[in-house]
Amino acid sequence: MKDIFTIALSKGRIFKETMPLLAHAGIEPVDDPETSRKLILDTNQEDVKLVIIRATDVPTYVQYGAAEVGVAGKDVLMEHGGEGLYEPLDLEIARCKLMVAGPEGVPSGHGRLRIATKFVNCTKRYYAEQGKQVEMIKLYGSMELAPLVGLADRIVDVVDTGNTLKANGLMPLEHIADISSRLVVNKAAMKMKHERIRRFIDLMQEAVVKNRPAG
Ligand code: PRT
Ligand code: MG
Repeated sequence: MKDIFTIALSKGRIFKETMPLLAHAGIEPVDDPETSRKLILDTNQEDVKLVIIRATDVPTYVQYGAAEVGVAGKDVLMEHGGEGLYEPLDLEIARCKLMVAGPEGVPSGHGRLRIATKFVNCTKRYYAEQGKQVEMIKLYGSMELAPLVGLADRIVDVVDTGNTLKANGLMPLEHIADISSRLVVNKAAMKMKHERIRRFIDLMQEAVVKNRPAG
């Protein structure tokens, strides 16, 4: 049986921004994930497959060796914890910032701040480092809604242009981390398929440099 090399990534911005990098490594998908219903995409290389999954599931697939490598946002990796993964390369794509956001002014009422977020682990760590006790409300999306309906005082979310916050009467308040997407590698695969993966990382590294805006 041929040794299959599987790359895990999500649709949308990560897929779009990873494609030019993969192309530099000589890998091009045969189908477009935005129009195809296939979850495993063939590429121009017979032994290279792409699996298209939710962004938050990428570290899990790679951790368990269901994919040798993957592309995931640093936000997702910080939340996952990185167990079973190497993170050898910053791909410098899908950049954003992990931030605390909320309405202008100090929240009224007493007691602990209520924070709505899908980044529960990151948020706990952030406030623990500040010695602040907060109450956490786990959400899976549309965090911006929470302060508008009185569910939370603040949110923790990734912010790019800030337009979504603004459109909902919120503003960025505290910067937690700069985020970009990373190449992750299954730890066992890194040992067993060292040559193959090393070559792939080197090509991706070249692609990152080539992809940098001039100046
Ligand atoms: O969408 P889904 O629930 O499936 O998962 P996801 O939101 O985690 O995936 P996806 O594809 O939207 O994001 C993948 C990765 O892209 C994230 O893990 C981040 O590392 C990175 N990234 C970069 C972003 C953004 N920029 C970003 N702007 N992820 C999400 N957003 C959201 C932001 O929270 C806001 O709701 O996009 C909206 C627009 O942002 P503004 O600030 O430009 O208005
Ligand atoms: Mg999204």
